[in-house]
Amino acid sequence: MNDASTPGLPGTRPLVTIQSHILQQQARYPEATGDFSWILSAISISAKMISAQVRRARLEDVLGHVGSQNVQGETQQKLDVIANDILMRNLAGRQGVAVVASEENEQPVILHDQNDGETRYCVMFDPLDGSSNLDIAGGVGTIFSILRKDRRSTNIADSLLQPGTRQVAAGYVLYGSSTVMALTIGNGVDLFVLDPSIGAFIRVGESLRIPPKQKCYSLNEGNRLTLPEGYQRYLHWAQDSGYSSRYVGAMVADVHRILIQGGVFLYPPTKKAPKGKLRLMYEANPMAMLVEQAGGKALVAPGERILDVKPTEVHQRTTVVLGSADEVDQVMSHL
Ligand code: AHM
Ligand code: MG
Repeated sequence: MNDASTPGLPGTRPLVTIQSHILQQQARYPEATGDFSWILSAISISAKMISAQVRRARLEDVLGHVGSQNVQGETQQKLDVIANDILMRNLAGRQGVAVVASEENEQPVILHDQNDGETRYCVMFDPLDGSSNLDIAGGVGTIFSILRKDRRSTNIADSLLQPGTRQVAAGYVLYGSSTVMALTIGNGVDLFVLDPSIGAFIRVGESLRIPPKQKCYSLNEGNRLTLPEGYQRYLHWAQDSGYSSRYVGAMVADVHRILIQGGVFLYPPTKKAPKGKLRLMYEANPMAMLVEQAGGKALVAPGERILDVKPTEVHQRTTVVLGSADEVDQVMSHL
């Protein structure tokens, strides 16, 4: 029997790679130059390269010589640094990128000059979030955020300091049991899985919606006694109400679970990190955009969206509470 949505194709839906997805999206904007699509393509190529490195993480240690050399005699680097280099080098080849900021670089890197009319975008990323999970073969990820360059800024690096509401795209790649990319370009969230046998990301989900409720919270409970009182009250209430706790310790893996199954992810202020641990520009903002685009909420405090925070520095930290709308409301009602 023919599938009604795809006349002529017996019982099948079209296969969509990330490249065709990006081109489909670009076609919705006839004035688009293609620069933006090329930036997304640099990120997807980087994700494939990082994925390949992550899969070999412990093998490289074992096959390399004791000390710091791998089998080719090259000096071994930490995977965070390798992932950072991969993204930097792929993005450096894209004329549309003006400036790049990364968790791994103290200062933003200017790739193409301010006066070059073609350079219209700023890209920020955490190249390998949760990298301590590599030691235990756990999930790690890449998080990215794309902004249009702020033409009002005289200093090109200041272009980065725009609130998350100005992001034009955001996403993450989870290097878990499979390599998964969640992407939004402001029109819902789509999901892709890397097929390693052909080296292509294939679309597996469109316009994802976070379940509005799920009795599950995700935070580092070791910090419980140093959390502000409101969070302690919330935890007491949640445990009394039959909630489960799930915490991978890599934000990408924890947020991915919540995107698919619902629940709430929290990183409140703690004694060790009084402003919160997570970084606003390349961890909290892109996750907040994804979560909101999927129908969830992402707040720093009651009524205060993460996406509305006006940044003052590239590496600033923030409190994060995000996930299913009702579950975020429950947290807020205890603060
Ligand atoms: P990183 O950017 O240094 O990897 O740190 C960020 C990670 C997040 O992925 C994760 O949610 C959090 O740190 C876990 O922190 P903690 O070990 O304090 O619970
Ligand atoms: Mg990080």
